[in-house]
Order: sequence, then structure tokens, then C-alpha cells
Amino acid sequence: MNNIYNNINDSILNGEKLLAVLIDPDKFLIETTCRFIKKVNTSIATHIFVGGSTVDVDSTEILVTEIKKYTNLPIVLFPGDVSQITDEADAILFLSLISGRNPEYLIGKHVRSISKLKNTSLEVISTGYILIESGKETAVACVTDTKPMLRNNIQNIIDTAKAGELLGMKLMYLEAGSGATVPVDADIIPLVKKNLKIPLIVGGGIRCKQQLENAYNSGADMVVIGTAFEDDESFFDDLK
Ligand code: 1GP
Repeated sequence: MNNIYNNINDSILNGEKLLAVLIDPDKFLIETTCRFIKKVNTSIATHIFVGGSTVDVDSTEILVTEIKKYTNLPIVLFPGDVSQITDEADAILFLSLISGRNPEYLIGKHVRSISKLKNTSLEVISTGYILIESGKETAVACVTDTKPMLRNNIQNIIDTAKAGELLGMKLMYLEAGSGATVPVDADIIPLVKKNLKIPLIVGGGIRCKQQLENAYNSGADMVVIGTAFEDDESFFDDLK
């Protein structure tokens, strides 16, 4: 069953733009779940992503279980580590950090995840993950010990995304990093999009409606926002 992936493709065919709210278990107060998810439910959000770069073994499962009490939106794991895999979610982005050259994040953790994944009914969505420089070192670069791609070497970013697609990846994610000073450049997004047949996700550093619209208008099919909602829940209302 590929319901979530198929629904993403159907939405794109219908000209709809998608928004994922990212909840990082390490930064989120579980007591606020009910209030926060009610805000998500009445917003333009279409998906909830759960995950983060730093790891606390049990917190992802506890948080996903709590989120599920309050929403019917698809809950997708965006894991920084094998320990964040839980069958309580609906799907998992099976991320390969193809911008970097750390074998652990290209294939190593994936191999170690299999014994856990095969005991779940999670929909596994192979995703190419491309970290692009954004003005400061981000948690992803630090935790994965990789360098982001240079934003002015656009051809290299385009070729990396295309190589991921040709390897069979089902989604491509351009990432500036959580809390990035600047989002992925609006010049990069259309050039990558033009060369891909698979859906394009863009995230990192998007903090206002204009930046969200810029990402959509540049060709992002789905945008991921975490920090702006963490910092100020009234951002949900700004997006209506
Ligand atoms: C991080 O792209 C996501 O992986 C979201 O980033 O927290 O900056 O919105 P922000």
C-alpha cells in the first residue's frame, strides 16, 4: 500500500500545494499536543512530520501516539536516527543524505533499520535528502558530519537531485536546515524541479507567508515548516 505517496502525487496532479508541519520531539512539550494539533487541524497543513537530528529513544513513539489522538492528518516520520522508528506513525521518509559523502547517512543507518522496519506496517518512501548551505552551520550538517552543497553551484545540486531520482528515489527534499537563517534560494528550486519527475519538498528557514509562497511559486510541491510554528503558534493564523 502506497496511500500517502499516491495521495501526494494525486494532489500535485490536481494543482494542490502541500504543507507539512514538522514537530521535533526534542523541542516539543508533550503537554501542549492537544492545543497545538487543534491549530494544525484548522490550518492549511496537509501532513505532520515528526523527527529531529538529535535523538531521544522513546520520545518519538510517545509523541506520535499522543498526536494521533487529535488528528486524522497523515503522520510521517522524518527520522534522524533508527531509534526514531515507530509503528504508531503512518509512513516514514527513508532519507538518504545524497548531498554528503558520509556512508552512514547514505546507506549505513538504512541497513540497521531493517530489522525494526520489517516489524512495522509503515509506508516506506525513499527520499533523496539534499542539504544546501544557508549561512550558518545547521544541526543536520553537525550531526551527520557532512558539508552542505554550495548554493552557487546550482548544476551540482541539479545533478545530485537527478542522480537520486535515477537511483529510484520517490521524493526529493531540498533542505536549508532547521532554523536556517535563509531558506533554499528561490533561484535553485525551479531549476531542480524542471529536471525532476518526482515530487519536490523544500524546507528549512521558512518563517513567513511570503517565503512560503515564494517556495510554492518556484516549484516546491510540499513545504516543511517547523521552527516558525514552534516559536509562535499565531503563524498558523497568518497562513489562512
Ligand atoms: C527542517 O526543513 C525542516 O528539517 C524545517 O525547518 O524548522 O526551519 O522550519 P524549519
